[in-house]
Amino acid sequence: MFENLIDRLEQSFKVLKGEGRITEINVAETLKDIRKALLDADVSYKVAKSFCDEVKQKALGQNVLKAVRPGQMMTKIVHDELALLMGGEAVDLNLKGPKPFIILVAGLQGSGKTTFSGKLALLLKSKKSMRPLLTACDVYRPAAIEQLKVLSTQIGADIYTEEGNMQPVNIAKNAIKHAKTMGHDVVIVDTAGRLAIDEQMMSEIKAIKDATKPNETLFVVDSMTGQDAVETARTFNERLDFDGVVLTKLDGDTRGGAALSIRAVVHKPIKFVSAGEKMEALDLFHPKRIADRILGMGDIVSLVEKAQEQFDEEEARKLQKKIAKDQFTFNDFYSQIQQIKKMGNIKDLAAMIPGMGKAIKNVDIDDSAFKGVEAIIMSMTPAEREQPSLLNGSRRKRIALGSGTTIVEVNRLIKQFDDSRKLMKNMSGMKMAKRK
Ligand SMILES: Nc1nc2c(ncn2[C@@H]2O[C@H](COP(=O)(O)OP(=O)(O)OP(=O)(O)O)[C@@H](O)[C@H]2O)c(=O)[nH]1
Ligand SMILES: [Mg+2]
Repeated sequence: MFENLIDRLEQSFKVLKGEGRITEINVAETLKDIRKALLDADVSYKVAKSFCDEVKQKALGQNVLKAVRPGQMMTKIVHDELALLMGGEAVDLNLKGPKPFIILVAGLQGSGKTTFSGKLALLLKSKKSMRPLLTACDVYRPAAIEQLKVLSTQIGADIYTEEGNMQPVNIAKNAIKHAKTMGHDVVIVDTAGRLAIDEQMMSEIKAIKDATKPNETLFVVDSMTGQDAVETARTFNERLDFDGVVLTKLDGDTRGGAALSIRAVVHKPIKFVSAGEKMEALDLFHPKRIADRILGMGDIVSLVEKAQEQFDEEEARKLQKKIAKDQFTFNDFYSQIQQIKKMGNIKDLAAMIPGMGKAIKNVDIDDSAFKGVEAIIMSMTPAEREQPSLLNGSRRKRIALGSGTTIVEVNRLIKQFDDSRKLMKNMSGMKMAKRK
């Protein structure tokens, strides 16, 4: 399904080949291509734009990694961002609490509700060893009940129907009672669809939801309808507050836009995708795997991850050398703070400095703690940063004034800096002695 998008994205990364690093200028062309590719895949303008903004920001903030080319770096960034766009982690069904679990299936006519109900019953039966009960609540077309019956025989699951009963709420409630007496642990409620959203259908499905209090209300949507799918999802969600989305007909001639934008628009996870009319054709939705498929470049992604690790290790090694030689300066200190902030987790970084991991294991530190410190360091001259011994009384006064702090704070930072420098030196000395 994503073939076209895949080609277009690969093409857009090629533009970046050969360049030394990602800059505002050389990334502009690539971003333009990515945006076009997304729009052509039927992703909405708004989603495509914010996606590209996000990618740009990440791309420009990247370290220059010697081991990878900018095009590869960009592939990795777009890959991760695609996975994030689609929700990041896979979200399973919420099957908790007292049995039987109730799963309500809603959606427009022909979206694939009845087919999905059958597929889900088979999946729960074969993969989770459950005993599902299919329930036919589409009372308007006799053929609908017949369709579900055929499916239930095909997959060997039980079915609950009430021929002649025109009250879907009633049927659903009776089905749950039936499930309790017969020992079914999950009830799948198939409902009637309409050609377009109409009030009667919405209030009916809402009434069934209120009466049965489902564990999961799943919204089924035909991915071939592209941006309409996203709009329908939005309307259903406003009314029904569903728990997850099922994308059907991904095997057809779909450009994938719905899969890419639905999550960003309705903020509900895609839980299943179905690609085919066979009862086995149902999969849990894995954003990362889909992103892998779109970029088809698993090896590049792991290459970049490795290079990133190496970069961090190299930095840590350089730092350790400086500490050992007592050459650790305010510049190093400052760039450490930037690193830490970028990584978002001070402990991760400190843990890379040999001997430091344990020392700060139980300390709580957050980004805002660095604000005053950064201001003070920025108010030092380059010479002062490289040679802290220059910092006499009058210089300290100037720095306090320049950074909007007080002399006490400046003194405290310098003292802390000296102390930790000594501490680090001792620790690394101990380590070296041990090694010898
Ligand atoms: N190719 C393909 N066809 C599908 C898929 N899911 C459902 N269909 C077909 O789409 C058509 C409609 O599916 P149904 O399951 O009957 O849809 P529904 O939502 O129950 O429709 P109503 O009950 O009329 O509202 C049927 O012909 C299905 O075989 C899919 O993943 N891929
Ligand atoms: Mg149906």
